[in-house]
Amino acid sequence: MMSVEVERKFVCNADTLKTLEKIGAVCLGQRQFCDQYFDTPKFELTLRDLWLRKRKECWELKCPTAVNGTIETSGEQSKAAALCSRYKEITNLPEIQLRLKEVLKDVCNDRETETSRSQEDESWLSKMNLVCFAEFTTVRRSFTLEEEGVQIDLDQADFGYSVGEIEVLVPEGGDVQSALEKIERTAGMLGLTGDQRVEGKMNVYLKRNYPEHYAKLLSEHVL
Ligand code: V4E
Repeated sequence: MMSVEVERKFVCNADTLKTLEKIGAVCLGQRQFCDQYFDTPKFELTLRDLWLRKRKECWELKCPTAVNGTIETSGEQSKAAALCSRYKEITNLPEIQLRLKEVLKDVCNDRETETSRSQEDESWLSKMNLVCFAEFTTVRRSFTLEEEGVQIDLDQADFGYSVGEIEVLVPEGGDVQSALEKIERTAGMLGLTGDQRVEGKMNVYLKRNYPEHYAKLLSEHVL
């Protein structure tokens, strides 16, 4: 139920598809989904680097891992690892609600925030003062490098931003180091050169739609 997503974003260009074919990546197909992100009006989740999302009726909470917390100051990780992000993904709704209750205990009234019994009942959102602050649709083409267990996604968001992602899912307690190495090897195969972190869809969405909050996330080193 819980896994760690290790990923590196990259800029895709006209040659990316050809390169994917050349390195033997297998196309898994194309799909389209709409993402809705939720937070309190004061952005108490995202300021803690917590990202609550609903996609295709499924909930997910991305939480920072311990490593994310020390990423800027440790100075111990390699340059390649610094280009990757890792987040713990919680997909079980009662677990998500428990975690949110802990984090938002000052915001919500305990008596009212019993965890939902059904997926359809979304009254917990308003009880925790959570509102949708971002909604956008993505067309995603996915590829896999089977021997590596790596997935490569090419995303086109409907607000006019495209980004690629090399991603490895590690079961909780699994080998993050080997995931980082797989991502680095894949980046090499794709000929990625830049050593700058590439912005995700949400970064760009926030910059355009919530510039003040975006600036705050930058200054607090969340983004
Ligand atoms: C903004 C953000 C998060 C929400 C979006 O996560 P992301 O993985 O970019 O979305 P997506 O659509 O690719 O999800 P998937 O289909 O892989 O589940 S989660 C963490 N952040 C903050 C963040 C950061 N600190 N640094 C970078 C480069 N990106 C995002």
